[in-house]
Amino acid sequence: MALADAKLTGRPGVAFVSRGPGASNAAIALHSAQQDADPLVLFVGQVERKDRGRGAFQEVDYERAFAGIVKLSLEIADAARLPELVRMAFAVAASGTPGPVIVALPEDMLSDEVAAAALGPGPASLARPSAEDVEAVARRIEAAARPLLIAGGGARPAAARAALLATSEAWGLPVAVTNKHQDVFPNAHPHFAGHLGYAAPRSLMAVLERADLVLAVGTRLGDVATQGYAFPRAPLPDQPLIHVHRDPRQIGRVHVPELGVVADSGPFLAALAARAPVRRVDAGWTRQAGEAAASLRAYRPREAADGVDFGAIVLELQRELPHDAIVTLDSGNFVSWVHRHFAFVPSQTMLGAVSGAMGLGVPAAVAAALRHPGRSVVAFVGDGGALMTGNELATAMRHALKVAIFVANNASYGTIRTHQELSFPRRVSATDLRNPDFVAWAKSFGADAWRIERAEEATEVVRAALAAPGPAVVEVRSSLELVSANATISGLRAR
Ligand SMILES: Cc1ncc(C[n+]2csc(CCOP(=O)(O)OP(=O)(O)O)c2C)c(N)n1
Repeated sequence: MALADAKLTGRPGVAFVSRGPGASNAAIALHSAQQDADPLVLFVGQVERKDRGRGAFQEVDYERAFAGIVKLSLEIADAARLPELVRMAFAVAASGTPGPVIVALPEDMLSDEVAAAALGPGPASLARPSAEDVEAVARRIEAAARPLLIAGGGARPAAARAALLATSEAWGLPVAVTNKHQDVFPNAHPHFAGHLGYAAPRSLMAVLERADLVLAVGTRLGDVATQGYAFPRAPLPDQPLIHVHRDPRQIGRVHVPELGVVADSGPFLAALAARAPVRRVDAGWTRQAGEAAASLRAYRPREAADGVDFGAIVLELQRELPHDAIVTLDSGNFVSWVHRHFAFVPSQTMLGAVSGAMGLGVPAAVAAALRHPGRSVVAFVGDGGALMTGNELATAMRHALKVAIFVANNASYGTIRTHQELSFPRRVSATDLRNPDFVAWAKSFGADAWRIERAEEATEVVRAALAAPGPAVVEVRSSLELVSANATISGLRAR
């Protein structure tokens, strides 16, 4: 929830957990904050100062345990330094590449009395590009035959989304978006060049790889977005790369750029949009890139004997959801339909873990409904993910939150099953799930609940769930044969 709140606000998410087990439980969120570049401050209990190092009850040396994950781990041994160190934690979490910070609070320190007053947060500052930087970028775009803009999480703030669209329209630039940032650019726009998620389809990559200039803005160009560091290739890209990032440490770290610009995405894109192009991007190239992405959006419902094509439910929601909806995603194959067939507009928000961690979907929906009570909040979660953190439905009940949770129940860890079918075809094991009755499960919390067993039921049930006054759960008996938007089990076996 704290991670989702950071994604929603751009400000540090805050969570308090108890010592060892609480911190271990928060580990996935810490790791996701690092992988997703989201600011997160985790306050953790610690044993009494006199017992430190004895291996006391639930004692963990957080600095060592989370050394490779967090940006900073503090232990506040002196209560008089609380204001200074808490302020430092927030500043470090939000600066440069945002990420996780741990603040450990020894139990006995918490009852010390001190006169120190809290320090407020410092002013937020944005890195602005110089006029020379913008001119240099503009000239390179003008000189290129097939430039492509790749936008990442840096484009999430509303002003940056607006500037991204303005840049694309002013220049005629095609825009692809990195993993889980599908909402930063209108997906039905003719300039939309696709979502660079897990294994983006070859038909899309074949076109994008023809780019002769890549302008990467607000992204670290990570493993998933670059399709395994292949596009742009690391360390030396096949085409010139301009890398724009607020954190100078990210520029040139993995990829060798031809030009690096230290700037926040919003100010950079606003400046680029305002620089009138001497020559707009070739419309034929932008159309080609846009058509490669658009052809993936077309949805052809498939029939299967063992359940519903989850794509039918995703499309139904796309039709029904308002322009300010918040869609949260757990991780699993079911998201493939959202990425391929749901056309986001930038006034909508998509929240998902770049890290690929399961467990975000339902908590993120709770966080979103708390932060934006007036907006429609929908969660997509697999049966696997629902059994990991779906019990946060209890929190949704406690706060009477209007969230609609769609459980894609294919009775399998479908993603893992896909890999088994591909790599170990006759050795499928341990991926079948024996699930509860999700409708009875949801009702036991006090939520409204429905089950969809045939695609024809989708319209009515989706409308009812979205109209429910409080938490609503829809179990979709989804087909395992139709294991993702891009594959079938029998197709994988026939390879
Ligand atoms: C916390 C966590 N544990 C394990 C994994 C590995 N993993 C990725 S997807 C997946 C299965 C997802 O199953 P489900 O939620 O049922 O969705 P499906 O793939 O069937 O659509 C697993 C185990 C992970 N990403 N995160």
